[in-house]
Amino acid sequence: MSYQSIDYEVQDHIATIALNRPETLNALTNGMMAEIVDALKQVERNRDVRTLVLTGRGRGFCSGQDLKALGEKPAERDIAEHLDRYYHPLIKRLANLEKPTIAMVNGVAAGAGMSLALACDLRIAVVGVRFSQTFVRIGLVPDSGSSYFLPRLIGPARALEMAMTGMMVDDETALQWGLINRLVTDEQLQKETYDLARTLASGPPLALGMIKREMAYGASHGLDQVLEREKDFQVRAAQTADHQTAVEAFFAKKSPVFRGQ
Ligand code: LHQ
Repeated sequence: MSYQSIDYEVQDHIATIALNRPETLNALTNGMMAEIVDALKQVERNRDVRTLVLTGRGRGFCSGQDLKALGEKPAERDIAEHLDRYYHPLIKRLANLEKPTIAMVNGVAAGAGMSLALACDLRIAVVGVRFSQTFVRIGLVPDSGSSYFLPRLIGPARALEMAMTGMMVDDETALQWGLINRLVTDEQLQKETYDLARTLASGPPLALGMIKREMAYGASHGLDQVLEREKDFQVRAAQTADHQTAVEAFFAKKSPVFRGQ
């Protein structure tokens, strides 16, 4: 599939998906979402890819649903079908990807565009970044997983304030609230992101996939269930060749080379 609205490339075991409709701050169209899903399938299938970076071209990360593409008569739209067919497969595939994901947030992230950043594991953002749950500003409610991810990430009070006011959260506040992992200058953005991506890409792929699932499970289950899940995963991790070779490397005082086995 050749893409019209995104760029997709793989280098050094790192896949990059860049949203590429900069004139709209990378607003989401159905076509763009289908392309992102297709690229995510490639990321899943390609054993050579060990980490994903999601970013936007131009001065925005993503401004959410393309409001022009929505059409003029809201009452005639089948929103449920729209969410089921485009948004939900995208958010689920991104959040459930068993490889680490980093949102390189190069500019404003609004509405479902913010949800996309939230569905990634880590967020590295540029100085001057803004985040908004803009939905309420146009009489809508958070969707695309924002009401799942946001309270878990920054707590219910801040999440509610964002959702109910549509306030713009600035860069320092985003860092202080834990909405982003790191705040870096424009010049540092690529380097910091890809340094981290390389670190993750050189980690043990099977363990990293399980760590993602373990943490997601831990956020919504009780201690007894979580301990059982950790035990299951640890049994599997301990059986990997990567664990064995890493222990050997430790005693040989060498860096382990993880192969995803
Ligand atoms: C845009 C957009 C945009 C089109 C900027 N669309 N052109 C799911 C399913 C079903 C129904 C509805 O929704 C959803 C999920 C959602 O995501 S709902 C939320 C949709 N998004 C928004 O409401 C955000 C709308 N955009 C904004 O509020 C601002 O543009 C932000 C705060 C993102 C950035 O503000 P500024 O930096 O001041 O930029 P700007 O507003 O001047 O935008 C630059 C250009 O991008 C401008 O075009 P122009 O031709 O005048 O230069 C905008 O019209 C265009 N643009 N967002 N979502």
